[in-house]
Amino acid sequence: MIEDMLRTPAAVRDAERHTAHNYHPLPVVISSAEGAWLTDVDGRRYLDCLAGYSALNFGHRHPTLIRAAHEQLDKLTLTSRAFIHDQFADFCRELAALCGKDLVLPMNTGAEAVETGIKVARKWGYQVKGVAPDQANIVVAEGNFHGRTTTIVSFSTDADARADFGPYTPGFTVVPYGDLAALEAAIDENTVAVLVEPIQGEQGVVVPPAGYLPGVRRVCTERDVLFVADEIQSGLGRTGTTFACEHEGVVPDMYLLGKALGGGIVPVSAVAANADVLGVLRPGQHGSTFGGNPLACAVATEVVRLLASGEFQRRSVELGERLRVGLEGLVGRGVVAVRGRGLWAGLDIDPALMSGRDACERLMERGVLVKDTHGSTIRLAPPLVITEEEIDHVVAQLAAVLAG
Ligand code: IF1
Repeated sequence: MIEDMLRTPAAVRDAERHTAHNYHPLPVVISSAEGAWLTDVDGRRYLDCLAGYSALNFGHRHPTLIRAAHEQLDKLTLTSRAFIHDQFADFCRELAALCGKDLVLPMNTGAEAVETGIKVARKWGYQVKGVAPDQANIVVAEGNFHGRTTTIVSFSTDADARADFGPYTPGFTVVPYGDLAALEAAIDENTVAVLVEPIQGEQGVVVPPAGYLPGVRRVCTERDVLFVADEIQSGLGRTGTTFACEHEGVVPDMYLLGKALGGGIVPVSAVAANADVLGVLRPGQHGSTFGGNPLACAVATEVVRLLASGEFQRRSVELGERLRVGLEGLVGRGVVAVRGRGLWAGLDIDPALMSGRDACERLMERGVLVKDTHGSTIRLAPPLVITEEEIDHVVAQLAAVLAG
């Protein structure tokens, strides 16, 4: 630890002195940002290729979103859901329309949206499907990441995320991701939902085999099971479409949304579903102090409007293709494999060459900020406002790091 302390700049040491050590951040202290660029306390600039784990799809401080936030800050910031406010109807109507669903239930963090989805699926199971009391089961995937509450980590397959947080919440069955036969075999009369990421983010941007999502949709329909898509990281333009499920023409019963829904300004998450699903909730059965607050709704409504234009989805496709071609060019030059869709890529670096963390630290020295997921895998998820030249710059810096 002492050698770490010696190597770490004073500003970093100061920031870490009074916090729990639940992260191992890169030794950089950011003080300002705009678009795809970050500036640290010493004035050094970095290209942001993490974008807050896809919470900054529209770039840092997008002017339309900042304007909406400033205007709302000067009017009304919080009422709680005990009262209605004048930003609420537009947010719920426009987000529901974007999702093609009847109803929206606003929360704050992604984990809260996932927990909401689990509670609603269970209640739907008991009240609509007729599952025996306390017997509801939800099928999830190996390699999942859905948040960090005790219920969510109960079905995690990541030891770091799960260990020593028991006793664990029952009612979840884990099956291999992408294996439709295993998923179908795991469904029984008590199964109320299948909960999956359309593309697994933390697992290293793992795209399932073609046909998997349509298969999940078919099986869920046939077996009267809710298809719950966690689009918290994959959604809202990241993969080149509004929702990652769209790539295979799939519409889930429930969308779980978060991250970019708050425009990188405020935590905003939501569950979108039809009335036959979300209609099972009655007053007093679910909620949150800040869920659907005026500031969140003002910003998120503008996020929905930005997405309605299709501009960011087009950018994600076009720039994502440029990124993919650039990264594929590194295969055999230190890169073992490239995965992804749209402006979202998982890169497996040859472990013999360096770890993902090493690559991130060397890229940081070259003015590019990315984050490793596990081992020698790094994830690239720049804001969708990045330019072609900046994409080329990222690939060039990565090539230089791999060349040593
Ligand atoms: C951390 C990971 C990414 C998510 C999906 C729900 C949530 C997340 C698909 C929960 C959140 C964040 C959490 C953050 C880092 C980041 C992450 F590394 F943890 F796994 F992106 F891959 N569903 N992911 O990706 O949303 O409650 O955080 O708002 O905990 O370190 P949240």
